[in-house]
Amino acid sequence: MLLKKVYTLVFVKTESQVLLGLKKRGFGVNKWNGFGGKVEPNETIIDAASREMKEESCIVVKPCDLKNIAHLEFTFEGDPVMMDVRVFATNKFEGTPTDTEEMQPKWFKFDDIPYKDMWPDDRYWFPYLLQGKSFYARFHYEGFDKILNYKIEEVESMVAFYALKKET
Ligand code: 6U4
Repeated sequence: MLLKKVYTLVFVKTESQVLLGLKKRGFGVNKWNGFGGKVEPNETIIDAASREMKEESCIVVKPCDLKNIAHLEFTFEGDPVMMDVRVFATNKFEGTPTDTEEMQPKWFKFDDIPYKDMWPDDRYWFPYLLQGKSFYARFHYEGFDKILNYKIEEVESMVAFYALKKET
């Protein structure tokens, strides 16, 4: 039986750039990542996404401006916990990206994404993110750098995806 843990992951985008953060501690340290973290008890997933964005980059995004664009599932060989990552994107934000205890934010052009310093799975699904597509993906890792198997598919919308997931 897999235990599920829900996380958020937020991407603030302009027409040609995406804001990433260099993680300074914890899971994914020294990797460029979107902003996010665990969902606390008594908060909604979308409120958690907005809160983590502010805590990690000082950028304010209203929950109502966040669009759910993807669902990612990560499992690790020998680990009963599945990371269930809800991915959001927006081009509406306020503030200036600022260094925090957890992240060093930086804008990257769409054609200059630092894949070699990111999670190995990111190169598979970033093209969907950058093209504004909705998608589902799952990755099964051995350790933290070897992908044993994966699946990725574009979905019509996340609403349709979750409706179908409930039925099956
Ligand atoms: P603490 O240290 O308690 O503040 P918290 O910020 O709540 O932790 P954290 O940083 O461990 O949680 O969350 C992990 C973050 O990494 C989430 O935003 C999801 C994201 N993430 C997990 N796997 C990823 C992957 N393979 N590629 C990616 N982001 C991933 O780009």
